Amino acid sequence: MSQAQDSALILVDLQNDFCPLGALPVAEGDKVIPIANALMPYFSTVVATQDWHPADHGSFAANHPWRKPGQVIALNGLDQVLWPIHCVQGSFGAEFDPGLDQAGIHKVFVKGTDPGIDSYSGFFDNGHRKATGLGDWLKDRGIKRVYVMGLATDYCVKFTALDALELGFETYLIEDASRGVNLEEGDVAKAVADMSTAGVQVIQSDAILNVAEA
Ligand code: VGL
Ligand code: ZN
Repeated sequence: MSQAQDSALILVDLQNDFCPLGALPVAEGDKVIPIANALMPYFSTVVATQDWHPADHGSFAANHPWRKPGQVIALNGLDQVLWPIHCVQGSFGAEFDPGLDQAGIHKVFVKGTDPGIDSYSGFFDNGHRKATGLGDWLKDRGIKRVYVMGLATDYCVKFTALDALELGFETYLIEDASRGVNLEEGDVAKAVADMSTAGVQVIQSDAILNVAEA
């Protein structure tokens, strides 16, 4: 299998709460798990992000009296979509899907740990105030190219890919290995278009899985 030493696979939020029985279910979220497992052996560097919120997180509608999931509020100066309680630190929902081959993951980066700010991207919080360490870690390993996949296309996958680009990585979205929330119909298509316009290269998993073995 080809393992370019300067490429990394970034698995975004492959957690129970984003799968169909979870608290913030993404339609067909579980369908990407076998694709992640199949892709991992093709990469010498595999990282995963994990949404990892304290129970008092400001993105949870339940922490704002009278608010409902889907509404938007201002949270410390940033627009914040409110979500159901999800990915609470140490909960079952925050664990990776049990079907995910976790032995193939070299390092996990948690995000969303500060109750006052959300973090869709695996690199920075939504205000770009603090880094998770993922960018430096990848650069220290000589990574030049990242392949991003996971949940959800229109939130954490999108912002992870856009930040990767901004940090100077050649960035690919593995579209069929990602699924989105689609709060509004068309959000996923729009997210893919936004990524593409920014310079993210949109590919399908078979471009990696079906390369002729040298
Ligand atoms: C996500 C909403 C809230 C995601 C995380 O993983 O895309 N979306 N927290
Ligand atoms: Zn979250």
